[in-house]
Amino acid sequence: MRATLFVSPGACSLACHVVVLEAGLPIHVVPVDLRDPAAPHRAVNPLGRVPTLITAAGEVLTENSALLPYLADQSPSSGLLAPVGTVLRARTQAWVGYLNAEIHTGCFRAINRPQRYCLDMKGQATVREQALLRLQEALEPIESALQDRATLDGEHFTIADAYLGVFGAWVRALGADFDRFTELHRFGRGYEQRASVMRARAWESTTQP
Ligand SMILES: N[C@@H](CCC(=O)N[C@@H](CS)C(=O)NCC(=O)O)C(=O)O
Repeated sequence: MRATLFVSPGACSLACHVVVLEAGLPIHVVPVDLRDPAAPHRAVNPLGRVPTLITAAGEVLTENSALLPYLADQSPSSGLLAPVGTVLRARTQAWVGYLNAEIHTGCFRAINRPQRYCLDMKGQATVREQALLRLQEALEPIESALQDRATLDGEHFTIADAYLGVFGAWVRALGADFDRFTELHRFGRGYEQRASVMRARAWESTTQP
């Protein structure tokens, strides 16, 4: 059986899709509609979220924080993640953790789905407003890390960069309030020009779930 990665266009699963392409992994990528209660990934992931991976052995894996290193480790020579036990690997994992907890769950979940935090409309507007302010703070360490650097570690394009590019695009879509994050926007322009990213985005925008 060939491994299958479920993704949704524009979602955080783009990071795994990019890593699959960067590493040249023989994985079948399948698009799903997150609003469809019958979407195929729901049969294996009760949370109904992407990314969801079914390995060649039929094991189901979820969570970017697990999938990104798992995929990178299939191709050590890709340089997407340094070897086990190295400081470089720990630093990349720290960024993955930061992006996952602070940026995605800590900010974007409340910005994009405030109804998960408050039932009334007025409260939802407050949740969203507060999350936008929190995002301004949470982006500061990323902006500093990217100073004069093309990637987060300054040398290699890693799984953390594959993941950061997703949020770079989401931040850009928030408009002028986020214009001051010039290093992140520069990083984002480079990200969107990578062959793997262009290929993944083109495929996701033309392949119907
Ligand atoms: N902690 C999860 C979050 C995954 C996640 O929230 N994915 C979104 C797309 S960006 C999703 O599937 N949303 C559908 C939903 O929450 O119902 C991870 O990092 O993999």
